[in-house]
Amino acid sequence: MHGITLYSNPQSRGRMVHWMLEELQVSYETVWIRYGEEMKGEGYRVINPMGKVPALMHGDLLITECPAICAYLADRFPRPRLAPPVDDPRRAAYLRWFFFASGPLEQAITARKLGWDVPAERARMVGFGSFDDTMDTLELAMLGGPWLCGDHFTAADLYLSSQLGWAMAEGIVPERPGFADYVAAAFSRPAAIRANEFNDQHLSAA
Ligand SMILES: N[C@@H](CCC(=O)N[C@@H](CS)C(=O)NCC(=O)O)C(=O)O
Repeated sequence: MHGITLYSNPQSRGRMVHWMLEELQVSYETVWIRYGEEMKGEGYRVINPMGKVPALMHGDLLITECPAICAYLADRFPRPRLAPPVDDPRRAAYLRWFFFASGPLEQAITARKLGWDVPAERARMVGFGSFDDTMDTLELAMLGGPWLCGDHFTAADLYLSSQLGWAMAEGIVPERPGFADYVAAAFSRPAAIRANEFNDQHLSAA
């Protein structure tokens, strides 16, 4: 397996993949893809047919979707233990909250941001049910803290804090006990700071 190339934009979810790569301390190349024509053009759609960033090449393997990229990297580079091994009991909480954050939570945040109201009688067919149930469940997820798997920071925390930090900054998710502290603790990790600085230095590539 050879080099890693991250296709991203400095104003995108790709920032969390930078953070992930910084946590792992692996070397990688970044290819900035501009919004609009370049991202939707034929050339980049060969990489991601959705015309979206991020995407990651690892040797000849191609991965898209932030949660899949982060989970892949955590398993593929296990040294810093950003994923509990498959036979570790903490794997259950890891998978549960990683999928919760990338499924129901992301949908709930998007729906709230875009003003999509789910009529109560249709909630049963909506993955996140209701915004309030999603927030209550998230609060529960954090009870055992400081991280989703207890003492151990994982790729699920990296993903969740990225989503939550953005949604709180946008005023979509209101503060609940522990939310702001959780995000602040995650964002103060040296790898997160390095990734943010790197992306901020390249904002002209947005
Ligand atoms: N489900 C995808 C979402 C990717 C996504 O929506 N990326 C946005 C930037 S944050 C994008 O590329 N938007 C450009 C567009 O759709 O034109 C993931 O998790 O990676």
